Amino acid sequence: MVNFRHFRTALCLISIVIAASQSFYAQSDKVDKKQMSVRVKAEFLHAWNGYKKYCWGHDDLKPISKTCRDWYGQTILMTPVDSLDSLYLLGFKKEGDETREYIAKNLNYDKDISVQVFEITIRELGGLLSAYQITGDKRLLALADDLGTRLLPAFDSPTGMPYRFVNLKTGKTNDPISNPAETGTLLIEFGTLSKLTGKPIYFEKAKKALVETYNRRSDIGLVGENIDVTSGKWTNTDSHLSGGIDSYYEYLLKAAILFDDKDCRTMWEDSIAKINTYLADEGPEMSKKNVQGKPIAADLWYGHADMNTGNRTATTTGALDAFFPAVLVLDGDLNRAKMLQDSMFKMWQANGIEPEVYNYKTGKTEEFGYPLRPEIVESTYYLYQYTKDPKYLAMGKQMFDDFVKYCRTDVAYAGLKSVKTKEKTDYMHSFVFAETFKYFYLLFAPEKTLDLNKVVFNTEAHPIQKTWKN
Ligand code: DMJ
Repeated sequence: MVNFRHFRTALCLISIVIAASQSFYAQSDKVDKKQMSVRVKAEFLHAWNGYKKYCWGHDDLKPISKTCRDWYGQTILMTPVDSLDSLYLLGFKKEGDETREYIAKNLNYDKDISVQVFEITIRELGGLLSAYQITGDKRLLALADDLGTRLLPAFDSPTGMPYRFVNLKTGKTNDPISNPAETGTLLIEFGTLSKLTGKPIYFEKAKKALVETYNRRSDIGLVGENIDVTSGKWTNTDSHLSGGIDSYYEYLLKAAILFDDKDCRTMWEDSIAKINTYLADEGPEMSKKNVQGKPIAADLWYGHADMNTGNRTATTTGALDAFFPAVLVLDGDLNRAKMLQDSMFKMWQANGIEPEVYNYKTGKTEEFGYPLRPEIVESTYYLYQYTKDPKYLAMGKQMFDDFVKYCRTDVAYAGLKSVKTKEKTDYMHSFVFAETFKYFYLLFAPEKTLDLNKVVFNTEAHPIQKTWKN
């Protein structure tokens, strides 16, 4: 017999959820893009001035103690290099010119330090190349060429996949236990360096590293979380779209687009089919049906599975995974992109800001930190560009309001130790300038600011223009 009391309660809950989402999206029409872009610029400047006041010339600002961090004990100007193209894109030309001058005169890679190849490539090599394309300043290209040469010994492993660390002065490498993100997120930067310098070696080394990673996929076509670059054997077979794998997939597709590379296109097509087969998952809302037997809401997520069996290993996602709607948009799969973005926004709303790890089946947050990550903003920007649906402006505004409310400090922006308590950490990553503010700005900025069809963003949001013929 039907239990009418439960039925009534369920109907009531459904209407509350629908009403809440309708009232949220009803605000869509009210987002004033001009006003929002002015707000984003003002907050960028607030953080930039804090960095300049307390840490100019150092890698990063610690915004609570107002002290500085140099990643390797001596500066490689992480924040200035990572921020340079944003300064120009957001219209801070004077600041951009001053920073560029400082970089050209002071950045020196001839240092006896062992650096993380992936991070230095996406932040510094990507930043220098993008800023070179914007300004035409050849000193930036020379610095990129010098850095690229110093990073090349990293690829001298038996498989061609790079060691994680290389010494910029001696070329000595270390740490062979890597992951697909670190072995496969290099081709946009190294490939562009080849195209701009006429030296094919950069493209060849980075492409081989990407192909060698793909070649070690399992029989069902997935990659794992850790791989030994000396033996080529997987040391962790967990497969997912999160940290350690994420941008490997992003670069298969983006390198196919930027370089018209057929191998990358084939590897991407194969990979996305396997991702949608084994990693895609439904959340609880999909299994709840309305009176007509239809799912209450589309509820798409991507979880974890074992790379060999395809068996589900975890139903967790997180802030890093939120890059994937943007990739789906680029691939033309707007349907999945929209559904996944709605899911990711629910993850944001669960705590009023986005956690590092969230279990989409239980609705519980599993890792509470928020280091000011950009990925969900990036996906909002892509979706707005491709759909022009004002709902994404409303989403972006909500995120920006929360970001300012919880992460602003008197001198800059600080990550959160916990999205639950909103307690802050004493750190502001350079990607806040390179990515988070940039994607917020581009979401609301005038259309002419940047044509998404004419650039490919590296994974650190440095726009690369295809200025060469294949
Ligand atoms: C950035 O350095 C890049 O976006 C990278 O691909 C992933 N992590 C951070 C931002 O969260």
